Amino acid sequence: MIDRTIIEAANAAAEPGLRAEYDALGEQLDRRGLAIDSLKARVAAYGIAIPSWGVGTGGTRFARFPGAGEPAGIFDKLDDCGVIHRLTAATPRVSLHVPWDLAPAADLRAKAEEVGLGFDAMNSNTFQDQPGQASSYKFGSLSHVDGGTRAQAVEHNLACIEIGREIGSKALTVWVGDGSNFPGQSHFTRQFDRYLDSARQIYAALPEDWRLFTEHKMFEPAFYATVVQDWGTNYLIATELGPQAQCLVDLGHHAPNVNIEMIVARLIRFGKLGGFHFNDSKYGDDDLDTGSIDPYRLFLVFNELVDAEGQPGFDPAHMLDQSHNVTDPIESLMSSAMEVQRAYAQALLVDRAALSGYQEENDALMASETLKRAFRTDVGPILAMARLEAGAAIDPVATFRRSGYRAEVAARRPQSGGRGGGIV
Ligand SMILES: [Mn+2]
Repeated sequence: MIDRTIIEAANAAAEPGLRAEYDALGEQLDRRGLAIDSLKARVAAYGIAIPSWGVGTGGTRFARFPGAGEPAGIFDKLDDCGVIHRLTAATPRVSLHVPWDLAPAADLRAKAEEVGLGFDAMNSNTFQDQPGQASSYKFGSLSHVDGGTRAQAVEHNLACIEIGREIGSKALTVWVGDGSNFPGQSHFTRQFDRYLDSARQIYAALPEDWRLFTEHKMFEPAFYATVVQDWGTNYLIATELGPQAQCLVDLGHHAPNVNIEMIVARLIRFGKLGGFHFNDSKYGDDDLDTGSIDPYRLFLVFNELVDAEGQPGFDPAHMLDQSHNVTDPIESLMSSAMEVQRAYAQALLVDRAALSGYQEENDALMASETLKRAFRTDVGPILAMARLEAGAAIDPVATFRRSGYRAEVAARRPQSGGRGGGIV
């Protein structure tokens, strides 16, 4: 863990400058009818979950270049997630992956409490085989042609729910790699019907206060057709299953140039937006750091979310899901959590009454300018002040580097080795 005195020393040097910037921004926002302190309170209350697998170095199917001091297991991962939250005060929960993070529930709860974290959605894994497993998922899991393989995949998801109950999770996220690599390999309809039948069995085991998130992905590992390939199929699944089933939108799981913010609006309208996996992409499911390629798109997604705030039952789960191949994962996750917070704060600045007026008047240019005005505002001082007041770091990356945490864990954690591809 990073000692509070290190954070305080770094903050002391940066605080006078921050206060001047915060006051200047406050005056600017005041002229626009916005109270900076209430914006700061909303930013401070915002939290995003960290995926446990995100703190390890990722890779591609070609290679993985491990970093120093990578976490060796779930308890190391929770330490790293604790560091991220201590420095940013933006990531209060961790999303576990089964079976990668298997451990006794009491130990998981104790460790989470020690590092000041809670647990978010559980993630099942039927996209790879585990040692000793009876049936292989090479040709699918929940939609497999073999009933025994499907039953094994369903059983695994029920086990994930059980673990989740014991550690205080309230949701299960299901992503399957099922699909086909050749035209004709699978019968589209029969394959989807098998998936639905399996998903119904998982849904039936959900506790009353849980939600089931199904995640679509356009392609990969299946390269011809994927069973849950887009938001349309995802919406059909959520509708077939029932009210506790909702769609999860991973920003990287769409065709290039797809209007994701519009998909978000559609899912909100019909009560089926379950949550997000935030990341960024240039070409496909690149799993790049959130906001690193197209921060305007991220802002436009948050514009839809802020617009829908307060609607009955509207409570999407927010999580990062990205692969850090060339950066320190802790630094990337801190930076990405802050990018998500930034998009949220910018979306809070949108003059919605003015926007609505321009829409009614068909004033396209001024409608666009209304969004751009919010997006162009540097809300950095709001985020930094929220961190300072929460006891976190004004500059999390600089403070992390100064702390020597990575060198310290590198000295006691075994080198993980470079075998294996990345985690998608
Ligand atoms: Mn995802």
